[in-house]
Amino acid sequence: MAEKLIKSTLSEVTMKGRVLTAHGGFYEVLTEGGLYTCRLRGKNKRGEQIAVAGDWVLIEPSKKAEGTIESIYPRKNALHRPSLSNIDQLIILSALQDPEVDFLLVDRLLVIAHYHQIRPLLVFNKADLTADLTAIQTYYRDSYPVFRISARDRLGVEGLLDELSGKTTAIAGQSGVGKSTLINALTGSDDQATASVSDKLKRGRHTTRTTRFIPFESGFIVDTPGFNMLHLPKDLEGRDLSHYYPDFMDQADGCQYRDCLHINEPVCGVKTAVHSGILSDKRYQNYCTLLSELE
Ligand SMILES: Nc1nc2c(ncn2[C@@H]2O[C@H](COP(=O)(O)OP(=O)(O)O)[C@@H](O)[C@H]2O)c(=O)[nH]1
Ligand SMILES: [Mg+2]
Ligand SMILES: [Zn+2]
Repeated sequence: MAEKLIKSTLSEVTMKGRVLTAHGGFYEVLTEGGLYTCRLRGKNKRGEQIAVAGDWVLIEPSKKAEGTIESIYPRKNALHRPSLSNIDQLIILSALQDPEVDFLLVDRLLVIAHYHQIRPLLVFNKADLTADLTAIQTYYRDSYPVFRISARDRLGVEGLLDELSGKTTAIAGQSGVGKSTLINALTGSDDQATASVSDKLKRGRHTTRTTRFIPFESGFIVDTPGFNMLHLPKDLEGRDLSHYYPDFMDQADGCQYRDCLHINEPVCGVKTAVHSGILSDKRYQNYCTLLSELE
């Protein structure tokens, strides 16, 4: 009787938590009571919503550090491949040098961020190698605030910290720009896979990991391997692409048509701005490339 009573009381104890990682049907959920390894209630039932890393969930603890996810809170946003949810900000990390800035990738990430109502932060690493920002200024003009850091030497990292407090921030960028080094510099941990090529060879395949939310400054940093080969959102229509280019939108008053693609239309404020040098020709060419993916 007493046992039954205790059990039924326990089962009414649910806790709110956040899924830090999701892997093979197991979910690491951080709650105020600590970390719980959970399974989904009614797993694999048809039509059942699957939890992803980043979800806020209600769990029912079963025993010490184990429990069941009872429900998933509505998501602010959700990305696929990689699967993650409830992202406030995206650090789009590039290197000022080594490797060269991949502007097409940065623009792709900017569109994805804007589309999902994620605030983009353009961060340029390896400032110890060069102080030359000309290429970036030529490309983006003043459309986006730009952060310049050296993750290795922890230069400029303090300035970024202010932006991250209380927010969930994912980090994306091509391989080699310093994502793992930056996460180490921010969180002070050393367990990220910062790898020189020789390290990677020594370690074999062990650098492939899953998406991980790291509690940080009353917010979260999201370590997401593979956040660099993304497709544009499935529901994005070509005629809406330029809506995710704030610098293009500033010129769209000069377009004759409201749904101007800025390609073949004879009267186009964006094309005029490209010809007169107000907008970067290279950014415009990359826009055309992304647009062709949507057609
Ligand atoms: N010079 C310089 N090298 C850096 C800096 N940050 C990272 N690196 C180096 O760049 C390489 C790639 O860094 P890593 O963090 O593994 O990049 P990831 O592939 O984006 O995770 C490593 O050899 C790092 O030591 C930096 O601020 N300056
Ligand atoms: Mg890395
Ligand atoms: Zn136009």
